[in-house]
Amino acid sequence: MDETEREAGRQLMRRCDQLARFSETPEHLTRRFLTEPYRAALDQVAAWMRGAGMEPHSDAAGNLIGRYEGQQPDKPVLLLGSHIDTVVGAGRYDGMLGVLAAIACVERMQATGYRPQHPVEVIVFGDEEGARFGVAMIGSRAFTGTLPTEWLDKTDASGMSLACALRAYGLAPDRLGAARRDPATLLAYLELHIEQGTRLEQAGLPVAAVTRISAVKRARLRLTGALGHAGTVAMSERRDALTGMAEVVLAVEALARRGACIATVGNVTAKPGAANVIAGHAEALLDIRAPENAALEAALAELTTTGQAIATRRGLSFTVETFYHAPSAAFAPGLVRLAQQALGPRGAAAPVLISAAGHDAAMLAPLVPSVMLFARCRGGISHAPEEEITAEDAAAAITAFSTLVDLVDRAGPAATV
Ligand code: HGY
Ligand code: MN
Ligand code: MN
Repeated sequence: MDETEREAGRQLMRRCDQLARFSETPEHLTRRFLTEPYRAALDQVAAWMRGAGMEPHSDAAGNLIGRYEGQQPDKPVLLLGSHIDTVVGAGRYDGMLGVLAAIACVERMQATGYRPQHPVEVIVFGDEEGARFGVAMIGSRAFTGTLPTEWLDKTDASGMSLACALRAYGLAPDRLGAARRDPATLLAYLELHIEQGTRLEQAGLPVAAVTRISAVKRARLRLTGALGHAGTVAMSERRDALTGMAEVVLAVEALARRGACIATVGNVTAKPGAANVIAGHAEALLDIRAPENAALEAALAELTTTGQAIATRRGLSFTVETFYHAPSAAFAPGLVRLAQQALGPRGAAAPVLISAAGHDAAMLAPLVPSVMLFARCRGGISHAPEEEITAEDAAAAITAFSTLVDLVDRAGPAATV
């Protein structure tokens, strides 16, 4: 690695620090889609795109797109991207690494006056995390024409609907369809992302290719029992929805610990929520994932049966309402091979990874040949302020990603099968 590459890594780290200042709260990084800090961060990314010789524009869904012309403008576009929206209390590299590395690739081309065969576009997809409206990938779903219209009625914690938030941001909800890109106009989609796991750290490698993204479902688990006086209702007479939910949550963990899936309950609410009233209602948010769709369905079915048995034994009623689903996405084998080639001599020993985290690439892959590269992150920590990468690994990731871009550009459509 030469000094230019090392400096590109350091510059990316500086830019991540600059973007981290655009936050909804001072005490930690939170930058949700369609908020003013989000707009400010996007404006900063647009400025870096201009500096790299791209002319950025926003599409009808608020995705930011910068284009760097190739030698033949009417060839299909080589699309590079990720996201810069964050979860609440986020790290500063989840998403931002991919966007800034893509811009660094174009800066590298611009610095030498190089024009690729294909036009290159860098896209910043809106709302990959789903941290505001409870559903995710709004930008990449609009871009692929797969955004459910009923999502416009989804509301954030303040009760503002997605439609209202789009209007307040300056976008027209009834024009979201205009954001759809014809897949025939795209050569491939490439995304670099932090691993959010520890396999690269265990392997002692900075970067690896990714072969697929796991299937994800999110569901509301609801138990209904009987309200009652905390002091006078005998323990044997209770139909306590909260203790029932506690048993269901432990059953989720037990199922996942058996390896059938990865499952998390990140939120439980009980009503009425008073110390001296037995909870008549309890609701939990479930996130359940598996590498293959069939395994996910089987795990959710088993959980539903187990939950129903717990409810029956406790005199409760139990429902499962799935409100989000991203099927498993397999990447184009030809692109996975090029991604491994892009890793250089050490790539041969690199593991090919399966992503348990969701990414915009999961929305693109069914329609456009896609592949991802993962970069090492310390302890696999993510979705937390302690998320960390090194400038050296950022440099190695940019070089690998830049090599992949060049390989795919030169190989053209033949490489994307
Ligand atoms: O939730 C996920 O898997 C992704 O980080 N949005
Ligand atoms: Mn991400
Ligand atoms: Mn994330």
